[in-house]
Amino acid sequence: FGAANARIAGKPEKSQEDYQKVYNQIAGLLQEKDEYDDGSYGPVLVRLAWHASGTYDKSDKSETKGGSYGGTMRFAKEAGDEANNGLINAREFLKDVQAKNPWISHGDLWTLGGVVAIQEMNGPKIKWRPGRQDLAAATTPPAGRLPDASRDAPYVRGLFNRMGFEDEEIVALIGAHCLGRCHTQNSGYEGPWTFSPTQFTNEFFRLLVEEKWHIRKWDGPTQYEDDATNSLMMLPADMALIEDARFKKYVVRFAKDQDDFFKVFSSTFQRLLELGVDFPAGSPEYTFKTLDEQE
Ligand code: ZEM
Repeated sequence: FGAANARIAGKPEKSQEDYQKVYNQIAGLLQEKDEYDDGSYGPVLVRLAWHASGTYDKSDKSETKGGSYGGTMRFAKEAGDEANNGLINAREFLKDVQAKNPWISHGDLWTLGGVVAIQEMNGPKIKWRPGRQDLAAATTPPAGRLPDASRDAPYVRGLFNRMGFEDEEIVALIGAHCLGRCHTQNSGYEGPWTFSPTQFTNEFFRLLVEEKWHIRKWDGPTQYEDDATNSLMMLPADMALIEDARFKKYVVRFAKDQDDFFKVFSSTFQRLLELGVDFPAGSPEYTFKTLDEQE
């Protein structure tokens, strides 16, 4: 494989300050557009950043290897993958930001959107690097690389191993299910994982170990419901994290210690957003201030 498949991040012509301005625009819109879902576009922005990145296959040396670099979800083949149902809302949300900053690539915008959303929902700081460049439709990765929620632990492990992640990192990443909800019109599943779906916390892990879960009786796909309130949900792939002893060890650890979870999540989420992107030596890495910190 040669230079044709290299995805070398461009040398940024913009400064950290320029990106902080984009951060602030996204964060401002998150506050303004508070009528969506549970009152925030934050969760769906996080999901967009993850799905734009999670197509990466480390063993694929061709131009369709996936990852966030090329912004290929703007093409029908990837946008139309049923795993991406509903992400049009996140892409549309970010269009205003792109109109104001036409120099930013889709890969940079979508990954930055995830970073903004997590930080503004009181999550950990996530270091972020610019330089992704839009690629042509021919580089779109095949559909079907994103996880199937109905599956078990060996499947989940294998799918994330394909991206280069190990057990501790896999568990930490899925902890993002502290955010948002399932929508029947998108995935067939329904409901939120936690009582605070617009706050980034370790509540997903606490609920997994502390609550009792039963299979919900309904016409939809198999999902779990908490005995205590029948108002929260877990996917079969979430339950896999406590059914598998090697995964469960990390669930218990993160349930006990939110700082520990935040630390592992932060570095792993950064790596997720950078899968398949080659950053030149010395390329700058930015940590952004939240809106609160700038007051
Ligand atoms: Zn999710 N996820 N995810 N996820 N996800 C959904 C929603 C959200 C899986 C999955 O099937 C689903 C990761 C891993 C995995 C988020 C972040 C991250 C939904 C509901 C499903 C079905 C979609 C809908 O109906 O709108 C599976 C099987 C996963 C791994 C095994 C990782 C990793 C994530 C980020 C780091 C987020 C934030 C949401 C909520 C979206 C929203 O619109 O509220």
